[in-house]
Amino acid sequence: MAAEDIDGFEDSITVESAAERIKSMDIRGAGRIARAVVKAIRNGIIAGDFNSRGELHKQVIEWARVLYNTRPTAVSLANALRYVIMSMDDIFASNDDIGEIKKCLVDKCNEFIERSYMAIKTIGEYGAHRLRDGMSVLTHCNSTSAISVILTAIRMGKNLRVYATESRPRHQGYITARTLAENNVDVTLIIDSAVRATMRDVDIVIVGADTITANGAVINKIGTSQVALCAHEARVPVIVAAETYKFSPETLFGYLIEIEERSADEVIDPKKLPGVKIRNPAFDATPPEYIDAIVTEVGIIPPSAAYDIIVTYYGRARPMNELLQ
Ligand code: RUB
Repeated sequence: MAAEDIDGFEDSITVESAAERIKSMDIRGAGRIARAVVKAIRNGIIAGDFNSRGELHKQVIEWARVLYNTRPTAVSLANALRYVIMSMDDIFASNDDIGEIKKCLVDKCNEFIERSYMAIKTIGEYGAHRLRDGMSVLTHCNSTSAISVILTAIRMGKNLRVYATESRPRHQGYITARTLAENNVDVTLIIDSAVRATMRDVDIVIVGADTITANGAVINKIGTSQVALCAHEARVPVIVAAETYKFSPETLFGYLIEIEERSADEVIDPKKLPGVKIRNPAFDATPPEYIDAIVTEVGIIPPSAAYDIIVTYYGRARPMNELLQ
């Protein structure tokens, strides 16, 4: 898939539009959200008229605050905003000219976006080596990185059969199934509760991630932990495809990941079930014991190496609540 086809939103997206569309889930998926916020801030910087570093700084922090509050769980959103803010601080340390500062910051944003597309491609290549010709693969929800692994293996000439779960309540599995079918992959849609019954026909599970914690737990679409549990029971390996910006530095400082609780309407019209409480958590945590490997753009690692990834790539990171003050 070409880089520009991955996202499905315009390159010229504004901060207001990105915030609105991430909230409504028109733009969704952890990597896509990260690229949307960086593109939006980059476009705001290009269009903005700033007379001083102070003005630019205030505006970028204001945009970051609006974007940060759109969805709580995917750390890619926080890491993308942290990258922009910390790049701005670095540029301020060595530059006084506002025109130059703007240019350097736009370059930094473009670098993040390019690296993100490259990461998905590299993850596809590394992950594809784990897939053998004739394998049956099961995936949950809709992950660009997991799909990259599957499509790269197919392009290498391997025949694969893929099971895609519906992923209730928002049915992101339809997007996965459609994308795979459009690429001539043999794909079968199953309901979420058919995972255990289907697992006997599955050789490997591949999912994406919204957040990976310092202890190697993977936060992904609700139901991922059940998929992993069934795979564990059936001794089917579980592979997670995740760029390094899905690893959470905040978890090193003791913060817990907030699991997004979405509206009951997504599950059923509550009026149809008077007196019934409805819960709709959007994500869950899969413990590291149920994960065989995490495919990142810097290599395939065991979940126990999550700590090293965080220290290596986010050793300097400051918590978001400090950065957004
Ligand atoms: C999407 C989801 C995806 C991850 C990874 O949830 O759980 O598996 O975000 O996706 P939602 P990607 O639809 O609620 O955003 O690999 O594309 O970053």
